[in-house]
Amino acid sequence: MTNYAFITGATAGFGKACADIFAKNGWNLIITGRRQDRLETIKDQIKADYNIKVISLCFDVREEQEVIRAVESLSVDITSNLTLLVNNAGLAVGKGSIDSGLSDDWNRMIDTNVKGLLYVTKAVVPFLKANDNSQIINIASIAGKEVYPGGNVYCASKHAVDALSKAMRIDLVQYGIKVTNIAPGAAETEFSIVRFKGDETMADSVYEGYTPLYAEDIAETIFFAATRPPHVTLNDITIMPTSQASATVLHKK
Ligand code: NDP
Ligand code: 8X3
Repeated sequence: MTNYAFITGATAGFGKACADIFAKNGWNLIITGRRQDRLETIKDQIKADYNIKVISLCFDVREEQEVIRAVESLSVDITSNLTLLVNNAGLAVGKGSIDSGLSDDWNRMIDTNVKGLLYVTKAVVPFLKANDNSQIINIASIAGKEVYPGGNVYCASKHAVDALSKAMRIDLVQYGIKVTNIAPGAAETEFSIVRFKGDETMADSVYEGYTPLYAEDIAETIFFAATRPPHVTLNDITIMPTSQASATVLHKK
């Protein structure tokens, strides 16, 4: 029986590229996100391209009851083969000084990046515990290692992810569950369009003058981390564009 990977935020960016690479390599998938139309299109495309099973679950990670209902809808033949959770769904909303921050933006980031990750993890962990060679991969960020001007609450939320990866590793080691934290630098996805609330000029300017990471770079890294031998865990991976030395130092042409 082929294993299932549960990937949150698979309607765009890293999650979508991740679904593609796992499917290409024969994994079955549970893909999630809020945009039902995109989920269905991606599911149909992957099923047409690869001979695997794909389940789509449409829910908002911020709503614990939705998360629980969605996970409970999975049948035993799926959950008994569910060995990988990729906690990828997340976002930044706004960028600016703390004193001009909007509480709605702060709530969206904390509720999605921290509480949503916790809700999904709690719902899925019982299956990971029951199955051999299980793993959680948390998508953190360079913003979880450093802080930068205007990044305040997003950075705090990703520092929380970094801390939760360490904490989960301690709590789950007794069950043989690997926990991998992946911290990317600047990657061109829909991330900046969301951060700048649809302002494409602002979003494009983030990636001007250098070559950023692309979603496929992160998907390959996730896949590599998920396919190490059972006795090997990659705890923490920081992956940057070659032109980016730190959260704040970018060599632009
Ligand atoms: P995208 O905006 O391209 O994709 C984000 C994904 O998260 C979408 O599939 C979106 O789906 C999903 N998502 C967002 N909010 C929710 C929610 N409340 N409930 C369910 N799903 C949600 O961004 P990226 O692919 O770049 O980002 C993926 C992760 O990587 C995020 O955690 C981000 O913080 C992190 N990251 C990104 C970096 C970058 O530079 N791009 C660098 C470092 C880390 P939908 O809207 O359909 O719900
Ligand atoms: C996304 C990368 O540098 O915009 O997490 O925070 S950054």
